Amino acid sequence: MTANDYMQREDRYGAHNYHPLPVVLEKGEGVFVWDVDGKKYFDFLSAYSAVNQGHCHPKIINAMTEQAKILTLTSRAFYNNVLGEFEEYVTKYFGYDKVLPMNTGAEADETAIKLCRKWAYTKKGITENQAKIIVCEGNFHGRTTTIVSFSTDPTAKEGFGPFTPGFVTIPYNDLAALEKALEDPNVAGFLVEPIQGEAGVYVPDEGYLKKAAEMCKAKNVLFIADEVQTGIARTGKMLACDHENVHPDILILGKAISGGAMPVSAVLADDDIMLCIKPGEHGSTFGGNPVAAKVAIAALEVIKEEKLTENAERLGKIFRDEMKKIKSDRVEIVRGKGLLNAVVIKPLEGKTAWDVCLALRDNGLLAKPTHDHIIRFAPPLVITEKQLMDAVEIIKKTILDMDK
Ligand code: IF1
Repeated sequence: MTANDYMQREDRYGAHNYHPLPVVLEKGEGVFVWDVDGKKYFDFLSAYSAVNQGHCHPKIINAMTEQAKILTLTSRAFYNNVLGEFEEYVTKYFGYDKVLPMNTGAEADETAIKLCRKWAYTKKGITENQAKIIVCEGNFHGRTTTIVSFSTDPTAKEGFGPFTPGFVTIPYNDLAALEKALEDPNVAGFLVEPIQGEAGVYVPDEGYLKKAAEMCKAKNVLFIADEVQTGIARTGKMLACDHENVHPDILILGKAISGGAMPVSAVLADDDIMLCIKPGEHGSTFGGNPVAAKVAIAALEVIKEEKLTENAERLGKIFRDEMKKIKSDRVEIVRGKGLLNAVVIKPLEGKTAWDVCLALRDNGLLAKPTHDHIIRFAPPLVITEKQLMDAVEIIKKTILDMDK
């Protein structure tokens, strides 16, 4: 089969809910992926920051295959010998009393929303069904109906109504707007991405997270950090909130908590919040399954053993400096933290960010635009300085060749 055959088969039998870059991958290892014709690429998307530990990390794959031979799934109807090991490991790793294990990021966000509401009624004393959660313009928290109910992106939201009530939208990175929204006594939580990934790696002002968390505390409102994309060392700290020493009341993790091996997500909180959900009130068939538990422990161990947080911090700075050196009118803005970066591409002579990504693909590097003109560059955190500089050369050459 040719690459085209693969693409046509997906087109024939698969839903058309994506518009992938035309490349058909069949192998991944570390920072590299190979297509069906054997061509090698730098992966600068990392499956939207799920593959922070690099493709098919041996330690993670081994943890997965070993457990899969023994016991894959018990459901939560029974105990098993592995879930508690993960629960103890991950709660101590991030400094919380308890964890509620789920599978996808959206499920973890939904869990955090339900937990916040439950806390509002049982602990804060908000009238039943009156709880409100503040969210930000430009948010991305997943694709479920409740989550898209508070999306400000028409593409993600239109045609999926009726929508779930109970959300108040404010501008991102705007403390005055947050202060005003917090005056409502029915507000129970503030759900926020420490850096807005989908919006185009929108980094808030220094001090925004710290001040926002303090304002929430003063009003007995839960500060809920969605670190599904920014967490697990991606921004040069274990959590993006760590850049400002903010300890969220509810922490949402996903993606790289499994190293991209399988869907694993988690919600962490202390007992006074987490124990508001009683037995039988929330759950998931696969949430916290034995394979997920072993995979997540291995994935989190890799982050520390291989010092990926420090690597992301150091190489991210080099990457942004190199991008800013590119002498091209196409490169409008370079922004990011750690190895979560974006370059805003000015459309010139009819060429857009999409065309840049097609040319990058031809030159051996994979990335994908978000919101038309923004290219997100997020390689696996295991990238070496030599590999990063080789990738930088590809990006520079690609953009400068376009200017000719
Ligand atoms: C798609 C975006 C990134 C997330 C944050 C929760 C979730 C995500 C901060 C939900 C998921 C993914 C979903 C994927 C593309 C990708 C994405 F472009 F959609 F927004 F990364 F920026 N919170 N993001 O980024 O986690 O349920 O997917 O496991 O849906 O197209 P999920």
